[in-house]
Amino acid sequence: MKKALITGVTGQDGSYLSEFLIGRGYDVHGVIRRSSVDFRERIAHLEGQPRFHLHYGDLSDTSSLVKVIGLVRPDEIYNLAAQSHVQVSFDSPEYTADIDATGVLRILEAVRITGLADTCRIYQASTSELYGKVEEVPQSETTPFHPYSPYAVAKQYGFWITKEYREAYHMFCCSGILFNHESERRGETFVTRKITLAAARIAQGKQEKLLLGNLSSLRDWGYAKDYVECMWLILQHEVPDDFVIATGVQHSVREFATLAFRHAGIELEWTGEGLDEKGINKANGKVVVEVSPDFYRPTDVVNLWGDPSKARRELGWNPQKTSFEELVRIMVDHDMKKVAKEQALEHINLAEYLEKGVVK
Ligand code: NAP
Ligand code: G4F
Repeated sequence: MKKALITGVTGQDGSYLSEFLIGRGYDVHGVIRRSSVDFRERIAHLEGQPRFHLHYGDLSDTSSLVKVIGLVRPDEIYNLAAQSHVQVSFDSPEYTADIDATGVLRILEAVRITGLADTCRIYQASTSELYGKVEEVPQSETTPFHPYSPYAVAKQYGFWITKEYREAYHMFCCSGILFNHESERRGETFVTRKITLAAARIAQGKQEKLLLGNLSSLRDWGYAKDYVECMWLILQHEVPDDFVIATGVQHSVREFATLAFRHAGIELEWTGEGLDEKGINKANGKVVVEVSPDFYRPTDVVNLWGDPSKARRELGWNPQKTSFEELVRIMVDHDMKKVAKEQALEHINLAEYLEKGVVK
């Protein structure tokens, strides 16, 4: 039985990858950090399964990484842990560098220190943010990098140190240069999930308005469940290499919002420009989307569009398994149910409250 170690196991990708690898017969070990509140919602359904194990560790703490890697002795490591929010990286640039840059080096060194350099394959979660202020459209493995945020600069180090260890020590370490991938498990402050949750809440009368930043920003959005398969395929390739993982289709934030609100039953009409742009509910004339400067970044990446030809050709991966329309539908359906459930629970609590005679 193969053993995999996943850092960032509590995240969106970590949870899907765990399910995928358990399904492939792996013994899966995840690294978690201590928190005063429970952040294990995405992996709660896996806890207690015989082939799923959790270990405490942190990417800022070399000794914990050496300990976990030495104990598990994995065949494959998937380094998904990161401070993954681009806007937050402007507020916490040093922390972002420590985890997203030096953290990668700590993993690579821990593999060498524990004597696993010849046997352990390593996947590094690299990103389309490396292309940043893009120098070519669409972007492929040969497009020059131009990182455009503290997050992207840190991830640039992670990419190059991974390549360096491959060349210097002949280690099987690879980067997946993944374009944005979303799902019903996406963190609630990334733009897609922020939109689908707000559309569901506005449609069910639980929220008045959604505030967004740059509506014209373009992304190549895929489904996270499809992308974790590619992480695994990269480590099964005969030779270690780096791959762009994307759908090859591009949409704007505005288009995502239009489709999400439509699926929630609200047809939007856009008026105005820049900070004055508004999304109006055609049915009743109410403004439901507004632009706020709070969500603009000091430097923003606005034209990401991936060319997944190499992954299709060499890994046999299908970049269009889940279409953009399907992705939006999956996320909105999930959030419509989530909001309805929350509302039902509120009513149950109120009913209980009334029954106990606390409110007359
Ligand atoms: P995510 O949902 O934000 O998950 C990040 C994970 O990293 C969480 O499990 C988090 O743990 C963990 N983590 C953060 N700091 C850590 C630390 N100091 N030590 C140990 N663990 C730490 O991110 P994701 O969307 O799944 O993305 C996975 C990886 O792919 C990240 O490296 C991200 O930068 C990269 N990536 C993502 C995309 C995308 O579109 N999703 C695209 C390209 C690359 P807690 O739960 O404790 O916070
Ligand atoms: O959803 P986002 O925050 O994702 P971003 O910045 O592209 O980063 C994500 O994808 C990267 C891959 O390219 C990953 F490496 C990274 O870890 C993360 O998963 O923002 C997408 C776009 C940006 O241009 C942003 O300016 O949407 C724009 N946007 C407009 N309004 C907004 C908002 N972004 C957020 N988060 N919130 C808004 O209200």
